[in-house]
Amino acid sequence: MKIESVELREVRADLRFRFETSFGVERDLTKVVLVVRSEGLEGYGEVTAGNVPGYSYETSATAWVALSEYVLPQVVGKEFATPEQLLAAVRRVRGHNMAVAALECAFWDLQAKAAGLPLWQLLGGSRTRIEVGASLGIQPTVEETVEVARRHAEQGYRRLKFKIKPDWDVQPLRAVREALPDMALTVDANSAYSLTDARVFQELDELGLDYIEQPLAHDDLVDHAELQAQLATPICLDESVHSAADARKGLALGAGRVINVKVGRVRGLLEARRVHDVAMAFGAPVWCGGMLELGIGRALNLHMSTLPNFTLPGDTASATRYWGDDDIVEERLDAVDGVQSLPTSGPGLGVTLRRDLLERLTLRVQDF
Ligand code: OSB
Ligand code: MG
Repeated sequence: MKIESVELREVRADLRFRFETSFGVERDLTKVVLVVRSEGLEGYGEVTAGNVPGYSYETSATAWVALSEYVLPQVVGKEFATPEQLLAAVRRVRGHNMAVAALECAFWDLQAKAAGLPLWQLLGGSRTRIEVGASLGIQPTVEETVEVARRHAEQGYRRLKFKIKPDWDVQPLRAVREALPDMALTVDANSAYSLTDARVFQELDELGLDYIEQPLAHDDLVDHAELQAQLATPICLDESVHSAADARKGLALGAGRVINVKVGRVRGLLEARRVHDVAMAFGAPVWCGGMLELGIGRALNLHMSTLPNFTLPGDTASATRYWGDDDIVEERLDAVDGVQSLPTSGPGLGVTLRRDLLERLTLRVQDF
């Protein structure tokens, strides 16, 4: 398919809650979305990066520069038969995976639409019910943490994940475990600890958590392997995995036993599927992470989660929880009793853009 034109758009997204993690607070987000046109069809992509370079060096601002200066000039007006070919055209752009992934995903959406298939079928998915959990930010008090946990458990979420940071870890989790003895619970440190904090993890190890997500440095595998050897609880890798090669190295080293797959972090769906396949070969389950996405990114996450090794609940909680009535797609991507269904308004991602709303939220737009 020939990439005839691309519409690059930066939008304001007002998150309904204050989301605090070990790397900062997210509230009024800026997100970049793109529309790729070919043969009378439109493919949609969303950059998963947030406002600040806390989780990754990428932000919405760097994605705008990467796409407009380096990525889009390499592909607009050119013909590509497969996502592999498209990625080959931008292989000289090192990094900026979230920016590149948005383009690659829009291309998958286009191809699925041209084939008249839902994206999950083109990917090789095998289920259409997606179990999801909720990722809960750091709260001001232990009492509020327990309150938020109870509320989300009552809403039917299949697992609750708590953001932790040094001095905000064992105490709140013990309280939640006491309040919800049978609930699937996890923690996510977003790289806030080092091996000298091993004692914290030994205490968390007593709480029957499903996994401990990215406890150590964002670029580390070796120390994670040393920590994993001391724990019964599996470690789940997030920030440390940017490719299927990273997944293979991490699992071979014993740096973790679970992988959080995020399409943006690994440069697109093709690589995300490879990460999934590598983990499956190691007997390691994966789950679909979240990056506070709008409707395009949320739909994408649901399609990817249909692959067979996505056996743990993902982070694609109800869209309404994040955006109220202001998600950018018509479809309500809300979970019912902790289960999401795939959007089905047509082939591809199966979502329809709310053009009026998108215009109102737009900060800048550029056509290529
Ligand atoms: O580490 O999984 C993470 C959000 C932004 C950046 C990193 C992470 C997260 C989340 C939220 O945990 C997941 C979501 O609800 O979209
Ligand atoms: Mg994480």
